[in-house]
Amino acid sequence: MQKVAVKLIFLLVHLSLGWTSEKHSVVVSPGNPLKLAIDSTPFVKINDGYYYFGAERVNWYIGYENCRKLGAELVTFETAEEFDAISGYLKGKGERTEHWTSGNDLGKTGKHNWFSNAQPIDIKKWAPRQPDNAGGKEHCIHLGYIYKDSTDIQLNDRPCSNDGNSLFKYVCEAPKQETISILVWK
Ligand SMILES: [Ca+2]
Ligand SMILES: [Ca+2]
Repeated sequence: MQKVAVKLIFLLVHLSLGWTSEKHSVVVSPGNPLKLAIDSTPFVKINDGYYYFGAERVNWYIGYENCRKLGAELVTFETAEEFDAISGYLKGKGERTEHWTSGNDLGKTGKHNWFSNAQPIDIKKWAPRQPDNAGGKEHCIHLGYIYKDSTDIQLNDRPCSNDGNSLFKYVCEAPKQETISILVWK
């Protein structure tokens, strides 16, 4: 009987500790649903993303490094909607110059991926006849009005570096936000 009582107390202590450790709950939510005030400088909020538009004309690698210095990466367009939002923003500013994205086929020629997430570039935003790897030297993807008669912003491949005609501005994309809420019983 005594043994049973000791066991019971042991069990109660365990249960009690277990209950204690569950006195808080953690919830992770995408984005900023609580509308917490944040200073996103120097990033611009466009739809659900935060972007920085680098104004210096640089090669693809320097563009990537400049984004990394901000804790960001060259932009990756997971959806056509995101591409339209960024090109719409540039059009709104009257911006007609080229900008680097994270896209390239440096890993395997002809296999164009977004460098920030290794996913294939499957948005249908290529300029006509692109990517063409002209001269066998074009492995990095930028956006812009690709031809003189282009009426829309589209994608094209250009040399990543060592090409004076491929020094472009760039678009950085900040990491996705998550809000962590902790509910505590007090
Ligand atoms: Ca993106
Ligand atoms: Ca090209």
